[in-house]
Amino acid sequence: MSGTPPSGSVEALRAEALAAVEAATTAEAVEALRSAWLGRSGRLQDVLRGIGALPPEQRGPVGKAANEAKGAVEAAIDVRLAALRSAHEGALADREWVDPTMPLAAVAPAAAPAATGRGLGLVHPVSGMRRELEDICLSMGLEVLDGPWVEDEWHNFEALNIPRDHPARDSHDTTWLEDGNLLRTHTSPVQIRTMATRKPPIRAVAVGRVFRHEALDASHENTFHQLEGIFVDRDVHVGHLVSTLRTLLGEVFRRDVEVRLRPSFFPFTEPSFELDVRCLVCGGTGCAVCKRTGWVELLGCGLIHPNVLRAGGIDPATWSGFAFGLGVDRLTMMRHGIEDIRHFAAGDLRFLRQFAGGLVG
Ligand code: FA5
Repeated sequence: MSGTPPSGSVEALRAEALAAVEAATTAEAVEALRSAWLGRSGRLQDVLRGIGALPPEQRGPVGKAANEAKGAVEAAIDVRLAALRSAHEGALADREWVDPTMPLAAVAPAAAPAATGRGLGLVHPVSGMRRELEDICLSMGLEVLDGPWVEDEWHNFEALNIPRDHPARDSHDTTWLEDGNLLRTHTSPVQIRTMATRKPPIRAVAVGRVFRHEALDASHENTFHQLEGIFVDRDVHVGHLVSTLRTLLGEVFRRDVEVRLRPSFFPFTEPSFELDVRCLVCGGTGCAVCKRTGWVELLGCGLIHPNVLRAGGIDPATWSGFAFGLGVDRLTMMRHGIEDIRHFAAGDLRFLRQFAGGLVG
């Protein structure tokens, strides 16, 4: 091929290509240069294709120079593209930057005074209850902790004195994951995680989502929330448990509500109790929420079983404790007189707007 240049001219081509890449101001223009210089019929590719037509002594140097030029142009294209992308993203970030701490009135003056909730986010009633519970617990001097939704069998069951084949597992219709883990069926695994990472005395709570694959009705969801309480100290007894629950529920309801404590069974507490509240949806006369009994089960509780303390690395000869697990959705229902737990996840804005008191902002 007669047009094939000697290696000196390849250097000139290389310089021309590099200058063009450097001058390109958009990613599209750079891509066009890639095809014009390096593509199948690109100018540097042409040089390589024409090497066979050169005098033998020129083939080596021209081939070498052309390959080096290709490599250099390719590298320059990558560098230029990265620089253009980063400049583009920087400009985008500058343009779309949001200050989440800016007062609402400054962002949307028209919407600010509106208690309608239009154009604004609403706090979900269960989230509002959760925040309130956390505030109350902090004011009671308790640490507020968290735990993972995806748990292993040991934390969710075995460490809580619920071995495989224990009948108590039946009441926790469990969602198992392919890797052998599970979606936690209660917040009690946080007890074990807390004991394993802290030394007594421990006074802590953890609120969060739990999952049970069970039949739904007015007071049963398959995704709901619990508040776990865990206290470990010397000489803890049922009186400590009762007075803590009394203080907590007194702060939540701020009025006289009738509660009752029933003996119950949990493998991880001994003795165990359940606490019911007089149904605040029907006032105790009987409805779907209380299943016509006039009472709604709000929480399970008891003194922590010695096996559980041991599993958490705590010596039951020195330390004792109590724990409770409270249904946050049911508490929210009692608080607002909500007659069906399924409203919470139904996503009906007409229902949610009734709680517009909890506006975000
Ligand atoms: C437990 O989950 C125990 N881990 C509680 C516990 C903790 C006992 C620490 C002792 C010591 P239970 O399955 O009963 O227990 O659930 C506790 C509370 O969660 C119930 O009282 C109820 O308020 C709520 N709850 C249970 N199942 C559902 C459901 N399907 N939908 C909504 N709330 C529920």
